[in-house]
Amino acid sequence: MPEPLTVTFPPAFLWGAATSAYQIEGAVRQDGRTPSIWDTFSHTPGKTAGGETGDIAVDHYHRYRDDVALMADLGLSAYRFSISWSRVQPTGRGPAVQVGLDFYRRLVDELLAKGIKPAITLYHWDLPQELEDAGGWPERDTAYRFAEYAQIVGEALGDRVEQWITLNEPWCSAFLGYGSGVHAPGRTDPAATLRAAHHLNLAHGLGTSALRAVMPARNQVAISLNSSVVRPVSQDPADLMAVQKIDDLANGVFHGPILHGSYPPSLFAATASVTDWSYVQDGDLAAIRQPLDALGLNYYTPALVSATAEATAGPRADGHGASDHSPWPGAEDVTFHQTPGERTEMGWTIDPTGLHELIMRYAAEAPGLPLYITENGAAYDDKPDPDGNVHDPERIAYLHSHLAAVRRAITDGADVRGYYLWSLMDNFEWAYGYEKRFGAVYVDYTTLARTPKSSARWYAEAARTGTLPPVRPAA
Ligand code: IFM
Repeated sequence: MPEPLTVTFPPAFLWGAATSAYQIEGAVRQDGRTPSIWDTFSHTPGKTAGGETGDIAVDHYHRYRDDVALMADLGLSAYRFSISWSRVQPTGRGPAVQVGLDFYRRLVDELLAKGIKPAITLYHWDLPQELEDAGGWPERDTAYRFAEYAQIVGEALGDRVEQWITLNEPWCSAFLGYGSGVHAPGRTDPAATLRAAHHLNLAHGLGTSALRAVMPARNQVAISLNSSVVRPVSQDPADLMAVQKIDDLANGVFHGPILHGSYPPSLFAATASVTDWSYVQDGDLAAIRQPLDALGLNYYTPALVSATAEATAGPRADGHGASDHSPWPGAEDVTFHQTPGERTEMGWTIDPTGLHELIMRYAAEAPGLPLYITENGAAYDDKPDPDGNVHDPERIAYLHSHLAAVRRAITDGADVRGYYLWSLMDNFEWAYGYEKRFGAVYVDYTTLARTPKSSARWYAEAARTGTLPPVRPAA
């Protein structure tokens, strides 16, 4: 359906941008911070492109004031960032290091002073290494450690931060971290993957309760899921079964217990040869299903699958990096296909209809629950021109089409309250190192100078007027 010429958002719509601690902060050995699993992983030869690490990243730890000033200049109304757990609790347990918390207090104060709403993500993949050494997410105790950490941060910042997200994309933590091993801690154990998923769910539930116990009632608690839009190559029952398997492993494994208090029975059936799920203890499902104030959806591209007898070894078409190990336990018989259409630098097909579909699914699945797009964006091979300007018309087109899809979902009845562009600035893109640039702001990795790209100016105009500017500025 062609988008209307003028796309205008409700006045209270939040125009945000997002980042995460390990991807931008640097200062990994400063003020008592200890290694997280991503420090260990990125320092392990062969794990990241060019052996790159987040040691310096974009040095946001020292440049946060300038970065907030830049956000204000762009007219952002909200900023989503994550807390580095091992900066706050270096061993992943016990009392907090105040100097670590002070960094976030200063950051929040700076944001509030500029009228930018902070949204905190407690966990964006950087588990303290000591907790991984004790077993990591496949161990139940990690969920209790997370709840303790949530309480500490909630007590420290709950008076001034209203928007809270427990976990970012727990699918990646479990399935890429413990399944395909392309993310930290780099384990490749199908049973551990599903144990990790359950304990991440438990961490979310216990963490939500811990936050609520110490924070003002007005604060909102949510989780950010990278729920997949999974489509079949045909209507053949076998292909529809493939969709069901991937949908359970990508989506149902999280939203089942979180929103509805149960795992999908078809998930148990498909993974019976991998695990018996005996680590799901009495009371866990009730602990996980906490009333939420909002749901965060992260969207980049849809998945296209079919049933096949072929094993999915080698380079993968599911968009989750190269590994000989499948991140999909119990679904090794499912083949991922490249969705047709233009792609971003990540190789991800551009398909805004998937975002509309995703929003409408959750509007139906969780009626009454406000939704936020907590990540959406695109990587391109951006380069400054001789004058130092960075023109990224492809990103503008991507943002325009996806924001228009969000607006269409609002028109269709979904309660979407805001959008966080991924990402505020170029940063450490995990196993891809600094090779993939997602930022609206260009970072020169030699000088660390920041230059807003043309997409940042475009987005600033959208935020200022509440209306999407045209994709190509009039000549
Ligand atoms: O950079 C990541 C982010 O940390 C989590 N969501 C996807 C982004 C792009 O890959």
